[in-house]
Amino acid sequence: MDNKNITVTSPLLPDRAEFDLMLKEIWDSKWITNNGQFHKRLEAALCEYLKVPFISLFTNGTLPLLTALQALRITGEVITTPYSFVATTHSIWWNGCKPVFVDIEESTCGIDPEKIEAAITPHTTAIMPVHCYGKPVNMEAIQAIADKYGLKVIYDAAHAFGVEINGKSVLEAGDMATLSFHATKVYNTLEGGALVVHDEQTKKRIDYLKNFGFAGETEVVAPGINSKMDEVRAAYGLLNLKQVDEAIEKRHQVAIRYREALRNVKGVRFFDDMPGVRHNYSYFPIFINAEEYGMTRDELYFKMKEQGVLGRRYFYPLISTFSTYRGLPSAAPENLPVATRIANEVICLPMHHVLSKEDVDRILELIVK
Ligand code: T4K
Repeated sequence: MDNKNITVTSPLLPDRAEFDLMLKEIWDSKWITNNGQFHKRLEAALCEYLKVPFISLFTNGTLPLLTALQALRITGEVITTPYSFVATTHSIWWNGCKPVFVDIEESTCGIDPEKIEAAITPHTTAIMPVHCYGKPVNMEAIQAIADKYGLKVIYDAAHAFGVEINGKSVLEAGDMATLSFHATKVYNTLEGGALVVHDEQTKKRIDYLKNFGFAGETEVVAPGINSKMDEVRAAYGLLNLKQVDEAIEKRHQVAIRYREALRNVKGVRFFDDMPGVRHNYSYFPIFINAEEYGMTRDELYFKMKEQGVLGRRYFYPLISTFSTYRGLPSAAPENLPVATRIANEVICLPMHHVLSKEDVDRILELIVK
């Protein structure tokens, strides 16, 4: 048996020969960044693929979060989830706002809409939910609360590339939505990200903010940052877009095999597809009930690791337990019972487009008893 490590993910890589041709074009043009031809083409191609009207490319998936908050002039308190990658909360902190953690629901691992209202104070200005693992949160319920209290909604949709409900992109919900195109994501541009907005005027403002605030050659309209995507990554992104559907389908097949094998394993829970949702299979989390399974999550995690199966405990520890945030009243574990439990139950199994049948067998052998 091949005992090479099986990693949680593996990047989607474009064809080298095609990429080389594009690199030649970039070299010949001598235009390597600042809204070049490939950048423009990728924005247009992504709008079409993602079914959204306006998109601004970024250099990673963290800076669009920062810029969204800045563009919407968010101040005071922002309600968010503790069950995410730390960048979500950091973006709030970097904007000088106070994150307020609200517990998650077990059915999506996203923020629990029923618990949001109790966290609203006169200082609350926005909600930042996450479509964790690409599983859509209840956007209608969240929008109803936002409308009632006059709050903005910024979706961290880093995991939700291409996710749709009844043919409509989840990226259309709320005031803005962000994406990550990091190497570990379903769709990558090496590093990269994007901000989805609803109108041309807002896109213009975002494009200023990601370019130091420059509006033209001599005018700076706001203290913007530099978070532009360069031409090499935009070209790479164009190529990856051509093969992302095939990659998602391969992931889907892996999910089917995992579900078949795990369906009757006592103490192992996982997500099924949601009706009407086009999923992207970006992650395959399983949740271990130690009592029923007869082994704790960490016992299984380290057993897998010893055998070279490198699942990951996304998202353990909770963001609310990190030193920057743990002193906040909303970070108390009693306030976050579901998130606290789930963070101790989760293992994301390897999930990517180059997992072989033998790889999946090897992974399942360690879990199915
Ligand atoms: N919001 C959410 C909800 C997010 O999940 C993230 C990022 C963001 C915002 C911010 O987006 P970015 O600014 O990152 O675009 C990874 C990623 O670095 C991070 O992008 C991601 N979320 C987070 C969930 O996971 P690590 O530290 O776990 O990655 P790492 O380097 O341990 O890689 C995991 C595995 O992937 C490796 O064991 C092997 C494989 N891999 C990784 C890389 C980088 C490869 O095969 N090739 C590679 O080049 O954070």
